[in-house]
Amino acid sequence: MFDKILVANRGEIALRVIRAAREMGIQSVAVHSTADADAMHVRMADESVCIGPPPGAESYLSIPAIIAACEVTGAQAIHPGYGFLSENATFVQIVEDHGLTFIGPTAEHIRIMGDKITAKDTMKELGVPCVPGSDGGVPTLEAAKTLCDDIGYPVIVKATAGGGGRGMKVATSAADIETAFRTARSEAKAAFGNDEVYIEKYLTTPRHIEIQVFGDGKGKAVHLGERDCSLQRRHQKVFEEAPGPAISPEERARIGKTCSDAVARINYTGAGTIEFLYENGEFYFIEMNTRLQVEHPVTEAIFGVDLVREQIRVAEGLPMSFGQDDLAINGHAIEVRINAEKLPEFAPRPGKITQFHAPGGLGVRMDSALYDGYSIPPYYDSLIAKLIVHGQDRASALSRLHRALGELIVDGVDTTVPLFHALLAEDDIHSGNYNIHWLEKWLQTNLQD
Ligand code: MV4
Repeated sequence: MFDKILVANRGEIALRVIRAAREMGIQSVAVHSTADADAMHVRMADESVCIGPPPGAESYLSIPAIIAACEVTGAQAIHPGYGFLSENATFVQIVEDHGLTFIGPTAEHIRIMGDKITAKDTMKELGVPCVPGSDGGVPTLEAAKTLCDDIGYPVIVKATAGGGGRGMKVATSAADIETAFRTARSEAKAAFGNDEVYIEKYLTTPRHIEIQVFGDGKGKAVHLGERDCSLQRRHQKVFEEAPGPAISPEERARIGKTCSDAVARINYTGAGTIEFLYENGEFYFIEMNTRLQVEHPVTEAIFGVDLVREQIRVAEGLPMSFGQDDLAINGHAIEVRINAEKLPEFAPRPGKITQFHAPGGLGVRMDSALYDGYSIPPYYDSLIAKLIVHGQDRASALSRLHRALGELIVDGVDTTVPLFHALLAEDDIHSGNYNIHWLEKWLQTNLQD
């Protein structure tokens, strides 16, 4: 059993990990930049170490500073949270070279899934359904043209080093392929130092459905159903729910088993998310995320599990505390991401919180590192709180969300809360009738004053 773990992150996710550790009787070490000396994760941890100046690149991304913080505090393992170093294979290698444990997958699994062509090849080989497209990279414009004439337009050109929406170009017809191919390549070269691209059939109106998987690193794995994360703005998720309103129990069981079998076969360790586009009753793999995700609480709510506790257990070499047969869905959960941003531009608005009150009551979870008088620093992500509601069914979760948003007080900065009030007035939100383009279209007609 670990005695002490270091949390290489900040904000609500650092608190999330500290809480799990404390419930397991494990001490926690917070690391922080000079801008975060007064942050809640520093107060809540058992110990803290200042690791550098405000910019993330010089603090939360500083591998030497984080390794040194483990050495001075005697922490035996590192939980990376999400973002920052969570999907950095080199970091994982260095952690292990120092005799420390990375609470997450192996460097090799992170590397495989980080290269989107290799990830897709691997998943295809493991029997996971993928979007039709090129077999690996597309080296030349001539090859691109031949392939696209074969698969048919529209197509999407994606950077193998991209992901999460970065480095993608759509070609609607043969007239667009040259521009799409060349710009995707040159943007990929500039952004990632790697110009390799692949091509897929472009799905026009899919949902974003992601399957939560969890492996023990020894060939055993489970799935915890799906989350529908279709409501996004510029590839940033805004509203997430589980189970997905469009997914039947039979579809869930089938795609879930495909995913758990796949990660079991590769001896995957810990939490992972397999992302799909879902259209006309079919799932198409796009990417796998090898980390705990921001929206993991909706899955925790409906399955009644603590995913961070499980991550720590399997990192220690312990078995998972549940198997597939122990997992059943109870009700419906929704998460909204509350950002310190001004609408309609979603412009970041750091500043001092003059008054904060978190909603509570039955079926309400607020994951936030805010407190009265806290000053949100300008250096990091604008996510300040996640409000997660759980109800017996989707309608009760939605009315609970309305109730909880009404109780929330965040004064001193602009937030995205008015967006959620407005969304709750929409019939499509109540009926679950939305896809990956719904929110952007709605914002254009409704928030464009
Ligand atoms: C696609 C697609 C349509 N067809 N791939 C965007 C993020 C990255 N993970 C994959 N993305 C997409 N890939 C094919 N073959 C449409 C998107 C997409 C998207 C996906 C999920 C959620 C929001 C989105 C918004 C725009 C485009």
